[in-house]
Amino acid sequence: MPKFDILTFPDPRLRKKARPVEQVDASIGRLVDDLLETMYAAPGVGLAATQVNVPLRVLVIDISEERDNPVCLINPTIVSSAGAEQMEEGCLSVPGFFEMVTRSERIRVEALDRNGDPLSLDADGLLAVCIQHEIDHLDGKLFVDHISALKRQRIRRKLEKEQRHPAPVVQQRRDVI
Ligand code: GNR
Ligand code: NI
Repeated sequence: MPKFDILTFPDPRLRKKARPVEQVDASIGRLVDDLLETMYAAPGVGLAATQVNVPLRVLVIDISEERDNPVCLINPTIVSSAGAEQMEEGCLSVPGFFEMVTRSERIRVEALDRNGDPLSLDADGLLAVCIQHEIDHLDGKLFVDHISALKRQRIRRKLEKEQRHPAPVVQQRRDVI
């Protein structure tokens, strides 16, 4: 069982700006492992610490078919970007909704890896989209902020209604002898 539950829009905790990691120590290593476990179980192609109510600038991504190529970025910054591309996005924090979002087509990201060593990564396609989507989470932004206010409000209302009337949990009946 993954350690974390994933927050759902419009939870205000998804709107907090995450703070940088000061020291990549063993506790950050454990956080990365727990994020990966939660992402794979969901399943999703990325997860930001913000989504599990940990307000630190840490994200994980795995866009491989085999789910065996985890990427971890700590304190990521996009240092250059080019082009524009539309892709249909979803989000584990906005379950059941998918909308076209326009983002940069190619990006260069600098970050620390899980050992605390600096890394520079050039990305395009789905990887570039995911990195931008996850860094948005660290800044308190969601993909629904990139669509029309009308669509965003419809999504918010539907998710609020679902959260008021959650799908019932089936209870195991226990016969009294
Ligand atoms: O699993 C996910 N799929 C996805 C598809 C298109 C664009 C972005 C994503 S990220 C999402 C997982 C997630 O919510 N990460 O924050
Ligand atoms: Ni997301």
